[in-house]
Amino acid sequence: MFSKILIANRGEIALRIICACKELGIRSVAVYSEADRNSLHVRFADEAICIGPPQVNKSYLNIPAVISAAEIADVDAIHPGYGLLSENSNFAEVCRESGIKFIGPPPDVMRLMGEKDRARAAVKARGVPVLPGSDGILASPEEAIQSARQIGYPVILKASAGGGGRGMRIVRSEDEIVNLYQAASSEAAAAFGNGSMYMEKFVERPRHIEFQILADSYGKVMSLGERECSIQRRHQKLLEEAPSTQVSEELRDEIGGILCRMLADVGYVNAGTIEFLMDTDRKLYFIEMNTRIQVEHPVTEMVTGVDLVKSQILIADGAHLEDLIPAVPPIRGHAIECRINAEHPEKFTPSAGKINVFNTPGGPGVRVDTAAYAEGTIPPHYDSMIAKLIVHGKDRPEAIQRMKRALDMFIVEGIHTTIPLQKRILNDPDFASADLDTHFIERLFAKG
Ligand code: MV4
Repeated sequence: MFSKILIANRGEIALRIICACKELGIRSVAVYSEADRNSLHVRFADEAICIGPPQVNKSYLNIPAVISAAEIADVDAIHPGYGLLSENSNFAEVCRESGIKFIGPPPDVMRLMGEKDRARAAVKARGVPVLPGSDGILASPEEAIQSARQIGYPVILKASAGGGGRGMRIVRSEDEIVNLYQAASSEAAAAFGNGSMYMEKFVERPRHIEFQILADSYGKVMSLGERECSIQRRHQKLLEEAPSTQVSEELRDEIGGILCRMLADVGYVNAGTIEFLMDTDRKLYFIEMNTRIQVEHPVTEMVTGVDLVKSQILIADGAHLEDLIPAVPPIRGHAIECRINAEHPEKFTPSAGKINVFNTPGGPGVRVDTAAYAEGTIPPHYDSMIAKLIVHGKDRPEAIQRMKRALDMFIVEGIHTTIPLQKRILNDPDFASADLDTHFIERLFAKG
């Protein structure tokens, strides 16, 4: 059994991993930047090591600094959380070479899924539904023209190294394709150091639905159902729920089964999320895979009863999935998460500074994952998410009612937050009837 784990992250996810360590009787080691000296992950970990100045490149993304801390503290394993180094296959490889277990998939599988065109080909070859698209990377604008003629407009150009919406262009007719190809490819080359592009049929007004899976080191894979994540603005999710009202038990089992077979075949290990678009015919199409624990994992924990972070640690330590979760858990009730971000209500820019008042809601069916506290300071150098408010109810209406009252009881003073926007979402009639797609927020704003 692991006796000590280093947490290569900060904020609420670092605390979430500390919770799992404490419950498993494993010692935890925090790493922190100079801006995070007074943060709760430093306070609650058993040990804490400063790894550099506030800028992420010099601290949380500094691989030699993180590995040195792991060696000084003599840890057995590193949990990367989400963001930062979590999907860096080079980091996973350095961990392996240093004799430290990386809590995540093997580096080669991380690399496969990180190259979006390769991931698409790999899952397609194993029976996962994908959209009509190019046969791998487009070598030139001419190939893009040929590919789009076969697929039919509109199409979307995507960067192989992209994800999260950067380096993408929607193309509606042939006369704009060359310009958009060159713009997207240059953007991708500048942002990711790789200008490779591929193409897919563009889905209008899709829902974003993702499946959570867990895989052990012995080829056993389990699907834990889906999350509905359509409510986003500028590729930042604002609210997620589980299950999706659009996924029947049959569809859940069908896709879950296909994913389990595919992931066993590629040698996937640990937690992972497979992202799909759902079109207006309720058909699901793979778009990409995330090889990490995700921000929105708690909604799956609430409806399945599975502790995903504990499962990640135990799987990395060699546990068998059937010992952790003897049977596929039924989906129980409905869960909703609101990501509370510190930001200006109109400008959408991060709102760092001191929190004067911080009252978190409690009561039946309410969970708050946060590293923020009253009189604490939100540093300007990092992500603007300050808390996740998660509720669980017997059904979707009860979860909505519970979220409304929990948002009313969540008081943050001193900085601006997204709470007013989330109250608007919860009171919207289209949200109540689950009439959702990725343009929901634009329509909400258009209502005035
Ligand atoms: C798409 C799409 C429509 N058709 N692919 C955006 C982020 C990246 N992960 C994939 N994205 C999209 N891919 C096809 N073929 C629309 C989006 C998209 C989107 C997807 C999920 C959540 C929010 C989104 C917002 C705008 C566009």
